[in-house]
Amino acid sequence: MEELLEQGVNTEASAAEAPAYDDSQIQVLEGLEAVRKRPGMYIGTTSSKGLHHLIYEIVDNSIDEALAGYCKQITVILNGDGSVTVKDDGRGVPSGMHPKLGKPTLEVIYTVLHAGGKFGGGGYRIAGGLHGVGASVVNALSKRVELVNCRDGKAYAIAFEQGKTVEAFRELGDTADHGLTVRFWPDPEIFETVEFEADVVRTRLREQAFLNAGVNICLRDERGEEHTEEIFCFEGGIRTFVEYLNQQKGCSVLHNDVIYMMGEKDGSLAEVALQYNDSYSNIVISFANNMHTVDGGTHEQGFRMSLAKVLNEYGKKFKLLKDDERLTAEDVLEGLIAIVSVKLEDAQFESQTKAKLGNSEIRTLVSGIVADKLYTYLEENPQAGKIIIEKAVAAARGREAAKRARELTRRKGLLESASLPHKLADCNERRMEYTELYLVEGDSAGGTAKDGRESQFQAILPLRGKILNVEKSHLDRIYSSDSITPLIQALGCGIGSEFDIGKLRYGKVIIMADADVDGAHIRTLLLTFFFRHMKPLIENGHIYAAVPPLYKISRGKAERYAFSDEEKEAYVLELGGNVRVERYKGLGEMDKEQLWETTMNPETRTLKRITINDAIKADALFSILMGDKVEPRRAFIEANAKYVTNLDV
Ligand code: 1YM
Repeated sequence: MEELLEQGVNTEASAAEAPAYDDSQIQVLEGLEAVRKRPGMYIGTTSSKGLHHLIYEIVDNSIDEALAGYCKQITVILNGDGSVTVKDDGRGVPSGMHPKLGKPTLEVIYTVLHAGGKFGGGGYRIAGGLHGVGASVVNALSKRVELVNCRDGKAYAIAFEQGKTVEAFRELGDTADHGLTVRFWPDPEIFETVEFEADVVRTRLREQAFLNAGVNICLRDERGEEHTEEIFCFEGGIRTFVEYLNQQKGCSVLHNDVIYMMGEKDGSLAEVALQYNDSYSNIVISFANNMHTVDGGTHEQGFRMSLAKVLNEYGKKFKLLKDDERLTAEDVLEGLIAIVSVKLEDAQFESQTKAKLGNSEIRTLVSGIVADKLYTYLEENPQAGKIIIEKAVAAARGREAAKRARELTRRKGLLESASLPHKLADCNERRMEYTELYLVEGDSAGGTAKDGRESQFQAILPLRGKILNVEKSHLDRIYSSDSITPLIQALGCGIGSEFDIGKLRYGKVIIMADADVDGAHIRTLLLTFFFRHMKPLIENGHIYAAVPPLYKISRGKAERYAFSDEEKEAYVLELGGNVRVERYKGLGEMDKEQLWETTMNPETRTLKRITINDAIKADALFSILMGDKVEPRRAFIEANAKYVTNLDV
């Protein structure tokens, strides 16, 4: 390793002097053994998430080649044998020898950590996924990697196993083709799972196609009986991304155009696309070098700051705002869908997750573009301007009303945790991590649950009928809702800007509703509330759904509970002869012993933890299911008829 470091010859200076690629511009930092020893350091995790990073890293290299202007087509194939092929039609990797290491450049790129020339002269070396360590990390974590490189009329091949060269670099012959093809088999010794999920890959490839307008990305799934092929190519880039998110959400847009802004300075590029819709929630997604910056950063700050400023100035100038009216950053977010994407040479990331952009010059760049281009757009499109300001003014009024309602409620003592709701049957245990709160549909099931529970650590809150649909309600109604305030009181952690997870009174919050359509509706209403107003409870794994049985199968003294039709059939066979099959219509039909045994006893019950796998999808689902547009909901229910009663976010 010391030796490699000494041999490492790439310096920023040499790259600057010779902008075209040259075989000596390779950084040599560390060996691949380190990657296999501590995979987490390089890909974050060896879970399914880390596994999928392997694909992204290879695809990122192709995207760099596309951004440099040499590649039009990227194909990703999920092969039947568990491997993945990524192929592009770029220039192919330089086919010469690395002058200092005396090895083929292609081999160096795949076997030496941190290898890689300064990418693409005028473009951006942006492979963000693994912070640029790229191809060699994929090689280190793969059981086998095969490369076919076509460049300057010739084809070459090489193969590796666990990062070591097993088939020497060789020329295959002449070809008219160009580009690199990589096939890799992830190493099951490294990963918890080596099964790729088409849905995860698809979402990522679609996103990359949105972020890199005009690049054609094809996904083929050749596993299983039926092979599928999808093509992602969006000439409109992030404009189309915003349209897509709006469609997913199923809301009405308030103005026809997606507003698009772009600007460049000192080699950095910033793009913003936005559109308002009639919902109360917002989606703002930011990217730096094609990497989703989950924690935002300077580009997002620049956008948010400037957005409120521009709308205030515009509103004042055109008398859409009264003199004393001022829109806050929060007001102008209501109903907004926006994508902020920046590409820069030397991205600096803050925060542990590396998902927060730190370059301060980008704040100025983005806020400048928004100040300039958005203002001009609104001046030229006064109809859109008027509608957007009116939406923000309505949000401001809603916020004021919510504040008044909150204060009123507080004065009545309803939000203080000292006063608990009358209907709550609390538990004795005070240590939050040992306690459970059951939210039970209906007073009668609530009564049974109270009798059947273990009162040391289980609390019961019966919910009468349907709770308020928060998707259709402003905060003021939520604060004054009879169906929601008991829930807020019982949980103790407040909502919205006052939310404090440290005050949560229960470790597990378990939604116990019937296994029918009504139950699914109540579950969805509750999840909508948690998702919109107490999201960290979901993110931190506090929210669960109880799974009540569908059938009781008995013969004489033998009894079985079945949670699905298949299970029922199996128990009928097991018990044989004249079995009795009872279908449970609701929780209320069970007596307290049955309820305890099937649904509440930690030893025997099944709980489904609610997770947010894909916040965008969950957001869309809630809007579709709970928003006021009928058509997208009908379409969704038709498409998912058998899943709707088993909603799992
Ligand atoms: C399926 C993965 O890696 N394609 C790819 C990689 C490179 C180039 C083209 C490339 C880059 C440059 C010059 C340059 C890489 N080159 C290097 C290195 N597809 C995939 N396509 N010529 C070709 O950046 O100047 C690393 S990756 F180091 F040789 F420049």
